[in-house]
Amino acid sequence: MSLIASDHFRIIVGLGKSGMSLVRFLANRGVSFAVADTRENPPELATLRRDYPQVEVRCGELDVEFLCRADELYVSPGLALATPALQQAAARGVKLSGDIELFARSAKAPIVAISGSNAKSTVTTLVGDMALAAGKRVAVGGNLGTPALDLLSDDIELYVMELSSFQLETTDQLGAEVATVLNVSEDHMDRYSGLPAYHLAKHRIFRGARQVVVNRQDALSRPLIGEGVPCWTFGLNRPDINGFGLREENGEKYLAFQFDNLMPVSELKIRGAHNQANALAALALGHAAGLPFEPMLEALRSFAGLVHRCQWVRELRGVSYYDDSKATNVGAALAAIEGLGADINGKLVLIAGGDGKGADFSALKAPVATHCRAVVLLGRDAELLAATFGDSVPLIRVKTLEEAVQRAAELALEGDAVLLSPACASLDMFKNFEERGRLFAQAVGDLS
Ligand code: LK3
Repeated sequence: MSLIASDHFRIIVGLGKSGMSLVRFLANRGVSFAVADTRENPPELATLRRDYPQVEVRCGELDVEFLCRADELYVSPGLALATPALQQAAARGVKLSGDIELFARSAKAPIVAISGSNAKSTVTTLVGDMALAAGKRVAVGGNLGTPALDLLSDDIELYVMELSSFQLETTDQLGAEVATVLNVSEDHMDRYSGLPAYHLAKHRIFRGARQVVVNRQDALSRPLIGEGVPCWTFGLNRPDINGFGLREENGEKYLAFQFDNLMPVSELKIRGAHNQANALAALALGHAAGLPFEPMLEALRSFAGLVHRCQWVRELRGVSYYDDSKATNVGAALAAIEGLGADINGKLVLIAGGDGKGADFSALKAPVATHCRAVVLLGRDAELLAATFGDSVPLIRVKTLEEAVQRAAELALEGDAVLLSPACASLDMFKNFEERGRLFAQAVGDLS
C-alpha cells in the first residue's frame, strides 16, 4: 500500500522552506496538490513557478472553499492551527497535517526526536556529530537546517530531528526510536493560550516512541503517558540507574553514566552548567539509539558550539563581544546572562528586545541587576522590557542594531562583555535570528 493515497487531493498551506520540501515530496510521488499562502509573495514562490509551473498557487487571504477541495492540508509551522479558515476546513472534514507526519510515515530508519524550549539545536547537532563519529550514515535536520522531507533517503541509518511545538501540533504519530522534551519554559505565548497548551503540543513528540529521555531537573520534561517504555534520564546531579549526570572525584567533575565516570567536564569546549546538561542529554539520546561511548565522547570533545549561540565574536580594548541572537525567549537569555555573567571579571552590557511573543520577562530582572552594567533596548517590545527592569539597571533605548552596538561599546569597561541576547524573536526587525546575529557581528567588526 502506498503511504499516501493517489486519488486524494492535498493543499500545502505556507510556501516557505518546509512548504517547498512538501512540493518536491508530493510531486516526486505523483500526488496531486495545490499551494496556498497568506502572503502575497511567499519566499519560495519564484522557485515553485520555475520548477513546477503546472502547480496551482493561491496567495493572499485563505479561501475556505478552496481549502475544502482538499482531503488533507499540510500546514506550515508558521501558521496557527487556530486560524479561522483552517478551523472551518477542519470542521468540514478536511484533515490538518504537516511535513513531519509525512516524514514519520516514510522514514525507514530509526528517528531520534528532540524538542524543548531551549538547547534543542545544540543537542540535535551533538547527537548528529556523535552518530557520524560512530560511522553511521546519519541525517540531521527538521526545525534546524534541512527540512525533514528533504532528508529522506534509503541509505540513511539514523535520523536526528529537531522538532518545534508547531511542527509537533500537526504530527499524530511520530513513532521515534527515542524522543525527548529537553526542558519546558515559556515561549510562543502569542500562539498558545498558556504554558499548559504549549507543554501539551511539545509532548506529542512521545507518541509511539519506543524509548524516552527525561530531564531529572525539569518535571515538565516527563512524558504524560508511556508507563513501561524504557526511560533514560539526564541531570546535573549524581546519576542513578539508567541515568546520566555529574559525579565529583578528587575535586574534578565528570560526565557520568550510572556509577561510572565517562569524561572530565573540563574536556568540553562548551562552557556553563547548561552546556553540561546538553552534553548529558546528547549522551542519553545517543546511548538509547545504540551508539558506543567512545565516539560519543570524541564528538563531545570536538564540539565548539553553534553559531549565534553565545558565540564569541571579537575582543576590542579589553571588551569581549558575544552573539547570542539565538536567544529568542526568556529561558535562553537567562542561561546566557547567568553563564557568561559568572564567567567574566567585569560586567555585561546586554543588548535585548524584539518581538517578545507575549512573554513574562520578570525572571530576567534579578540576574540582569546582578550581572549587567547597562541594558541597551531595541525592537517592538523594548518598553515592556524597560518596565520589567525599572530602575534596577541603567537603560538605553536605540532604534537600530548598529546604534545598539555603538552605545554598548561606549558603555563597556575593560573586562566587560557586550552580549546580544535579546530574549525575543527577531521577526519585527529582521528576516530571522541568523540575520540579526550576522548584522550584530558586522557592526562589531566595524567598531574602531
Ligand atoms: O516561532 S518560530 O518557530 N521561530 C521563531 C521563534 O520565535 O522561535 C524564530 C524567531 C527568529 O528567528 O528570530 C516560527 C515563526 C514564524 C514562522 C513562519 C513561517 C514558518 C515557520 C515559522 C516559525 O512561515 C510563515 C508561513 C506563513 C504561512 C501562510
